[in-house]
Amino acid sequence: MALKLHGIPMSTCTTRVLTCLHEKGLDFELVPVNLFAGEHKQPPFLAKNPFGQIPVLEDGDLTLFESRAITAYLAEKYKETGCDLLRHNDLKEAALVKVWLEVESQQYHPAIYQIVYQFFVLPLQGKTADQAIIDVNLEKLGKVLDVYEARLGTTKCLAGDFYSLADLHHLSYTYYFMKTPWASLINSRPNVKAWWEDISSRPAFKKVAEGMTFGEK
Ligand code: GS8
Repeated sequence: MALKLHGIPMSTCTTRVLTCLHEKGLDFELVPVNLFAGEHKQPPFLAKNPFGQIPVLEDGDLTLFESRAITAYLAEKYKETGCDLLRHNDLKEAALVKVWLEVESQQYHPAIYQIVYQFFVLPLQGKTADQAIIDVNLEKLGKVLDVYEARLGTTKCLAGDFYSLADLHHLSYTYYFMKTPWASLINSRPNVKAWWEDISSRPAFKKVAEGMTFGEK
């Protein structure tokens, strides 16, 4: 049975999974969820994800939510197909991938999420962005990026000289962040800039980015 992904092409968490599906060259069906009509808060969707959020993946009788858990599942199940995103043949490399997966979710995401949310999402809801929240998080993100700059001076990608799920997890939010007035946080750090240009130009992500029209007029 084909994989079914419930979500929308402009959602950051959906695109995280879409990018992984494309890296693996997997067939899947994207089932749109009408967020504006509140479909994700209705019982049929809540039966798939009780937190009422996209994305959700269905693989036969298995239903998964949480985009990072979904990509980890796909990368593990299809480890022999497409790019080996978890470096499963090398214990040390696999451990480093896990380290940088944690860094993305625990250090990078909390800061970049706030900036993207304030800049793109709130105005869409007719609310005003809070510049103080943006400023605090720009500072936090800058400190995280200083660590990345040093790391990427020694390795091509975050976990080593290979592309992995850890890099992939950065794509969605950074893509939208680069459309804010603060893209210089990335561009002013040469190693981070080179890494960003490298990972965002992969064919799998370029395909996904075509649907990432959030914030476009
Ligand atoms: C977050 C899901 C999420 O925020 C994950 O899957 O990684 N930690 C979870 N989903 C958002 C769309 S993200 O583009 C969502 O469903 N928002 C609607 C809502 O919360 O009502």
